[in-house]
Amino acid sequence: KTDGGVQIGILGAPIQSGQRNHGVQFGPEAIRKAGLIEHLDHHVGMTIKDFGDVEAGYVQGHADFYLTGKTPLRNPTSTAQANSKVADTVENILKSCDVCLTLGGDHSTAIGTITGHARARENISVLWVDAHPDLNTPVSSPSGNIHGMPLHFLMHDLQNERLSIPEFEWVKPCITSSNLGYIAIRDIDPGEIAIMKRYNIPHCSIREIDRNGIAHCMEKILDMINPSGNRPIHLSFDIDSLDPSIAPATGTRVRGGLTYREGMYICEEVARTGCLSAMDLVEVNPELSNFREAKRTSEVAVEIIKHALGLSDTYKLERHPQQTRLK
Ligand code: Z70
Ligand code: MN
Ligand code: MN
Ligand code: MN
Repeated sequence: KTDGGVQIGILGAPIQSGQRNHGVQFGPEAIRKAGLIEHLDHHVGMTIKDFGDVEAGYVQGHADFYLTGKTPLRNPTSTAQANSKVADTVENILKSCDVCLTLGGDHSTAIGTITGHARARENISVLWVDAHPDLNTPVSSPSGNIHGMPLHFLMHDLQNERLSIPEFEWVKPCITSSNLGYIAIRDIDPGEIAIMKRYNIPHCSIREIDRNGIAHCMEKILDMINPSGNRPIHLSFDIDSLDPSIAPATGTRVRGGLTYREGMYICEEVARTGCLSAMDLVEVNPELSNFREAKRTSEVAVEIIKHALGLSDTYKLERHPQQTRLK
């Protein structure tokens, strides 16, 4: 670090093998084209370093991992190899940067980003903003898509639910149920509900936001995952947490999502902690809608990122001048 400012490292993770829709690998490109770097640059006290994209092509000649009588686990080799590179790169970026921002790609990317973050920083906590908890095991998964399973690889509590897949052996558990909090979930598979109840995983579903409001929910969830306010926060933001009317260009549109302001408020509150240390912005798929909708979705992704980094006007307006957050 050369000056007293905050260094933000940006990484593209064009991974698509964790799900079935073509096009999500163009997420990083679409978000960059929406002006990400230009929007983040030239802020006093903040330096941006773009690390480009990790190589995430399909691995030739691999086979799906078949489970007898079950949907096969799709593309384990490609997904594991790409994520291994993501993990190494995020770990490395966090040696020189205060915050590593990773652009997806599908949400399997979190296997790599959270692993890399946990290697680089101690005692991380994860805020998962998503319509889905992404907590399936290969056995509970209705789809076989690994983007619905990243957290089962990472949670200590679920290690006995893992299959022995050689390509994923490098993934070590690094979070527990008290290090993980969900917000905005509303499309939850039966196996995920069972796991969430069994391990008491902190959450504010969209219904709790309806009832208590986003301000109350953010206060509650941050207090649960970061009670003394000093843990490095990993914000994993799936664009499908937002209502499809706001962010239509994504693979799994689930009605009844976050409003624009609720999404931004979540990010402003994360910025206010001063603890943001890594962020994922995933599941933008510019090929699943018309050009205008894809552009709009990417622009919203840029806004989400700006708000999480403390660059929104509404956040600056109320901020005490001494607070040069992020840390
Ligand atoms: C479902 C599954 C999922 C995103 C879909 C869906 C998971 N629970 N995640 N779209 N972003 O297949 O496991
Ligand atoms: Mn997700
Ligand atoms: Mn999702
Ligand atoms: Mn579902």
